[in-house]
Amino acid sequence: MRKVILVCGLAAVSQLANVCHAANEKVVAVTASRFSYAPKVINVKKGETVVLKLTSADKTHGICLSELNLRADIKPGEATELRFVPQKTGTIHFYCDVFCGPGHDDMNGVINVTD
Ligand SMILES: [Cu+2]
Repeated sequence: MRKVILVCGLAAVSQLANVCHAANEKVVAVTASRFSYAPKVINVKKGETVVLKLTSADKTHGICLSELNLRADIKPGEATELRFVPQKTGTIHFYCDVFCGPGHDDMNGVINVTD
């Protein structure tokens, strides 16, 4: 019984999230933690609006999309949105630009942009 209620609760939350974003946006939830992003590979289409919903599982991290000249802090307990429209196909690299410990230099990922 308790399980059923939990599932319904989640469905209601996800519906609410959909209402808050336009239908043509690609929303990707990304969790940062020492010393990785999940997911670390993100696939998007050229010309679509991409919204990265960023949260941290432990401490403050950063995300820097060097090709797009975009960055943000990712703080625990806060959702950060990063919005962009990729204009060309290829690979956008992202990495943590807030020092977070010994694995910091390896904390990165890619966004693959296809037609
Ligand atoms: Cu870091």
